[in-house]
Amino acid sequence: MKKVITYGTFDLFHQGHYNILKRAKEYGDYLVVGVTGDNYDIGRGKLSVQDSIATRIENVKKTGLADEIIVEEYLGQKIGDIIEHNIDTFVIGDDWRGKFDHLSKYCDIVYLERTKNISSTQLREELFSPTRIGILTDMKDDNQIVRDAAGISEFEMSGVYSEDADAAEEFRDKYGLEAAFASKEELFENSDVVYIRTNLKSRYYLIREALNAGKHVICDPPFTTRKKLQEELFRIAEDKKLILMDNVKMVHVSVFNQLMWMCHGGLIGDVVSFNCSVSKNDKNVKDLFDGLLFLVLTPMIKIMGMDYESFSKNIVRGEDGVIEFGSATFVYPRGEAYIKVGNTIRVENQMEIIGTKGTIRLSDRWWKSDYFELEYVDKDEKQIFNMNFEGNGFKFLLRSLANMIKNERYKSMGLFNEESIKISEILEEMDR
Ligand code: C2G
Repeated sequence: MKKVITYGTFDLFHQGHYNILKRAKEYGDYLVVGVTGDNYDIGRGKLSVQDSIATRIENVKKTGLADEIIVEEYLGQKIGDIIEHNIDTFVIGDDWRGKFDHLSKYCDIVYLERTKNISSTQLREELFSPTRIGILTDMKDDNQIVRDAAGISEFEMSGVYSEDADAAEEFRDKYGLEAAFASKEELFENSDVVYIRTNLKSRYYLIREALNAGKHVICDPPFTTRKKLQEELFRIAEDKKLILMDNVKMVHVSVFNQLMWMCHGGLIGDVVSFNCSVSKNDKNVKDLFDGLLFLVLTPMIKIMGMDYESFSKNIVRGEDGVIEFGSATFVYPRGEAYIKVGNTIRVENQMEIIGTKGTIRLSDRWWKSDYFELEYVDKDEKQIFNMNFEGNGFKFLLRSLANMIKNERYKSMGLFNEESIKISEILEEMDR
């Protein structure tokens, strides 16, 4: 018996999918179809898949062409599948021409012509009119939003506005955006979501303006370093049924949810110590200190909670008054948190969470890490938990945003409003 295998996501099942399954079957007597698992698709940057894996499998089954359906869960699985299922021929569309030639050691490879004028991407675009994101900025880089939004079919970029018209045009050309708007009003008119990426001083006013214009807002954190103002912004958003989201990516990345689960679910025992530090030397980002503080306070609040009993701080300023270093200790009922931020001074980027049964460690650029290390007290070995992704994680935040818009849910389940407000309260205290 001759066995054939083919793979795909098969989202919004269409004629092109049917044709390739039918033609693949003609190459043998028995057809195995690999349907991609959600994590695998996320890992390879396919974040716009609409149908659940159950639906996608069901649709392949309904064709009556597959003799067996398997789930493709990780990169490189194809080799093991070919060996395990004793496959003679591997079939795939010619959009992949050349990409699977290395499998010829194991079986024959056939690239079949794709069916013209139909694709899942096209069907997704017909399904909904995309949400338009406009950028309001005084910076020279886009923080990867343009590239990441392009990978999510629910979004399209509308353009950029900057107070400096030349800078806006330069930004438009650099990122291939359609428009450099002449005014904020024009940006608001042409956008459903406004991404605010400006210096700290102007953020509060711009967020308020964008919300009052009826737009959802993503803004680099902190919005303000005043608790009252932060509360006011969330109140306006809530009253107007608009989304106001901190641009904190890590809370939307699944590896961080895994880490929180281990801490809160008792898998490392009681958490007795949280230790986190950061320094970045990024000349593109203004107001770095408050941004960095926000970055370390986010996992602290997420893991240790908001109910610390007391806190003490240490701020070191240079002769010019600029903050060089800041640290703070928070005493919780059962443990302590210690955070360190090097503004002009270099400190090692790391995060360590010590529980009574084990310790979790993240190093290097922990805020966009796709893995963490776990060491149990009574085992002489380390376990690695990972979930591969490229980039800085913006696409996961955008994915959450797309779901919030679709489900008409206005409060973030990433960083909660009250957590964001608590962090602004700490920033206010640090500033005193
Ligand atoms: N296809 C086609 N004609 C179309 C659209 C898709 O022949 N108009 C084919 C693709 O070439 C692929 C299969 O249908 O062989 C499934 O396509 P997708 O669902 O887009 O999956 P894809 O991302 O190509 O999966 O392991 C996953 C595979 O490597 C590829």
